[in-house]
Amino acid sequence: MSPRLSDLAGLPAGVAVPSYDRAAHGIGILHLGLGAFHRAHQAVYTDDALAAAGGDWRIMGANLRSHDIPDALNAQNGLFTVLERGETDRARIIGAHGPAIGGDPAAILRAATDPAIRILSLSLSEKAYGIDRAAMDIDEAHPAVARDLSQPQAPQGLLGLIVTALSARRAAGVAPFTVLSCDNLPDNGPLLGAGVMGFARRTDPDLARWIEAEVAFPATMVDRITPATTDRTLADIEALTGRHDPAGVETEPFRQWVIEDHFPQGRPAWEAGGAEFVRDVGPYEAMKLRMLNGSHSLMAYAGQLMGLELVRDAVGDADLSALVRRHMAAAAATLPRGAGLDSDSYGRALMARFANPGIAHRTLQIAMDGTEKLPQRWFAPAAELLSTGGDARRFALATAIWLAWLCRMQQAGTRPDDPRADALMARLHDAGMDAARLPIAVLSLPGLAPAALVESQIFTGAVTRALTTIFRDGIRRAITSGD
Ligand code: CS2
Repeated sequence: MSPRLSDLAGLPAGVAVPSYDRAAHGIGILHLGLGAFHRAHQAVYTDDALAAAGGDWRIMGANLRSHDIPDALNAQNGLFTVLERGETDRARIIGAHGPAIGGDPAAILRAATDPAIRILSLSLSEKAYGIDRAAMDIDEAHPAVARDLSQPQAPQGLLGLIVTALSARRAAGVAPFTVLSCDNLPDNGPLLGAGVMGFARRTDPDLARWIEAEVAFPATMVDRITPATTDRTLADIEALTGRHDPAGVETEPFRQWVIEDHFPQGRPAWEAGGAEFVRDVGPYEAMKLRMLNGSHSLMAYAGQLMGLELVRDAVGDADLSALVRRHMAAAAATLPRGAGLDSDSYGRALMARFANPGIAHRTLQIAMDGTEKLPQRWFAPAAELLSTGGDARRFALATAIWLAWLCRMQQAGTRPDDPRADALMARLHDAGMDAARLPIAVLSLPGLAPAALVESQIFTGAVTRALTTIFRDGIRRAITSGD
């Protein structure tokens, strides 16, 4: 096996390396969640910012529980490879990361209280938050929240760690860090802010008032399609670089980051990497979540039912690709007007990105955590359409496809990879395979869909009709029927 990537000497000429002196830049960011997405996105922007404008903005990465990636990074001096799959594959070594922490909450807490840390960023996926989004408050039943409320001095979850670190900084007279959510949630900054303050209100109301006055939670829209790393990724990286890099990731050439510019303690010059700083991220976030992620979820469940393993196979199927275009058009109709969005060209670009022959993005990966993803991808836009008398049938069909996929899982004796799998399976069991009962049985799970949607007979009736067609005539008939 080739040597590991612990220094940059002797790499082949075609491999891009950091053009700055890494040792000259201190750590300024603590990032929670070292998943492939972060390594292909924020780390790359930060690498560009350091190259263009310098500053003490390198990243200390941390995983709350696992230590594989932190160990791999630490064994290679924080360096890792990003493989960009475009017309040709290109490898780039990222130098923005420093030491990493794996599965050690006490060490994360210590790092978060260091005055050098001026930004605490995170990409942990939707289910880590522990926030009741309808109430804009903590979800006391969330396992990490419940545990940390009982032991706030030794937190292990996201909200507990942030609140305890902020409390220690306040006590020591250290300015708070800016909290930057990089997850696919609408209004992610304010949402996280509400969760942090909700947690603090229960443990230290005075601290909650201080957080409200002093801590910034800018909103962001993050985008880069990044499939899970596979053996093939690592083999291709090794072929290009001559190094075995277990922390390597593969991704598409496209990337986008739209950020609300509110960083009282400063920030890296992320615009050097193409980040856009705006006053209101909302319209960009809505367009991305509803058109990109909404179509992704549709392809994930339809693709699974149709035996299509990859997103590129899903858009290669003429019927499914036509459905995705219709779904995108329906999603586009829900976007704010007058915000300067060009949803037509955005949609065309998305279809080309989905079809990228170099990217093997598994539909099953995207199908994960439906109860966390679908509220913002499908149910919110559907409810908005219904409230203005619009046509929500595209979203009803998508919902029927998800329900049919859940039923198939149940029939096969398996379970979806979803934090609410138990509750989903119980509702499915109660409803039997009855297409008339399934929509309300599942959609009425607390917090899943707006009440207006669950109570809309127009919507649930359309889901039932689509589900009946899927059960009777199969998914292909349902997606081509025009209903
Ligand atoms: C995907 C996203 O897995 C999923 O749910 O829809 O990870 C998607 O690939 C990214 O948001 C693209 O930026």
